[in-house]
Amino acid sequence: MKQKIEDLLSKIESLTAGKLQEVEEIRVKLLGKKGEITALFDEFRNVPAEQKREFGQKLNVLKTKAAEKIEELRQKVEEMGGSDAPSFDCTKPGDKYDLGTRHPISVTREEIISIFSKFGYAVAEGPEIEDDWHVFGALNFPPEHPARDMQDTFFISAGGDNPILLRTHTSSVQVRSMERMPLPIRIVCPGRVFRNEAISARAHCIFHQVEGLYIDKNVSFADLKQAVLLFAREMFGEETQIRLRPSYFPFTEPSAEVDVSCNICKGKGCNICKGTGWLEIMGCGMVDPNVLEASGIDSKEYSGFAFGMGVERIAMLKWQVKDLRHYFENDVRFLREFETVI
Ligand code: 2NM
Repeated sequence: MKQKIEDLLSKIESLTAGKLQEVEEIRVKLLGKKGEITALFDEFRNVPAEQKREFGQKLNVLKTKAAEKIEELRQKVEEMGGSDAPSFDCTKPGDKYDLGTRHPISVTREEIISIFSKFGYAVAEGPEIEDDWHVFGALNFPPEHPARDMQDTFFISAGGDNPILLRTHTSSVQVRSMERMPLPIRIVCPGRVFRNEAISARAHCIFHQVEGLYIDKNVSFADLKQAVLLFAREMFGEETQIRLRPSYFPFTEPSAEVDVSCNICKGKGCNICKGTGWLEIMGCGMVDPNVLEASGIDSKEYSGFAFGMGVERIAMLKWQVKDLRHYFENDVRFLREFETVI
């Protein structure tokens, strides 16, 4: 009997189980009605009286050890999630998570690009960190022009005659295209631009532009007007009218600002168009011959037009957004308003 108790004790020490069912099987085998320990208690009846005390104690220790071990195994198995059922239900629907929405600036930029791509314009992109030549020099900005001032432009390195800076317009991409691309050129250049401005409802130091450029033989101001009119009608509706007001840019001559008829009041005058019936959407003009020549294009043979618009401004007009800062704050209550816009 002594031997049996010792064998059982060492067997209990080395027991392991991976499932609750196995733990139950161990319990039945040791402590069940026909279990090995239960059998020893039956045998105990035949132990001589003088040995009863010794064996009684040993048997009680054995029983306690067995019960403790079984409980320990049960806890371990439960901690490992080892119930008899599969540890996960693979037929259960997955956890839902919220999809983001398209940002109104992206939606607007892509709409502008898709309109011009229908007209045969390709998309060109270029670096946000630029040099003075591609942002100002090649674009006919005189050396003392105020845009070259620290107050208007973020400089990265101020030294030398071609400092490094953050582009203030995407015209720099058009300069790079004129330097490299075969003629004719018909491109739109979308991208972020940077200006050292105080942030307000109407201005931000980072914003987005799409600029366009068309260079070929015999490109005229009439072609520019027609391109702008077709764009305005695609963007703001078939009924849209345009008007051009004379303006000035260093890189174009002649230059103009483009207004579209107010699509809110249909030209009658409202608070969006400030009673004028017109909304300014872009600047444009015939590329100055100096600009063509600076990029190695013969201005006697070729002419071109260019235009530029602020994506935030177009998006404000399209959706009557009153404060430009909404675009940069990423408040989901604002962004969700564009959920239904593709
Ligand atoms: C504007 C307005 C008018 C423009 C000019 C050029 C380039 F590179 F061809 F000279 N790119 N963009 C341009 C012309 C941009 O934005 C208000």
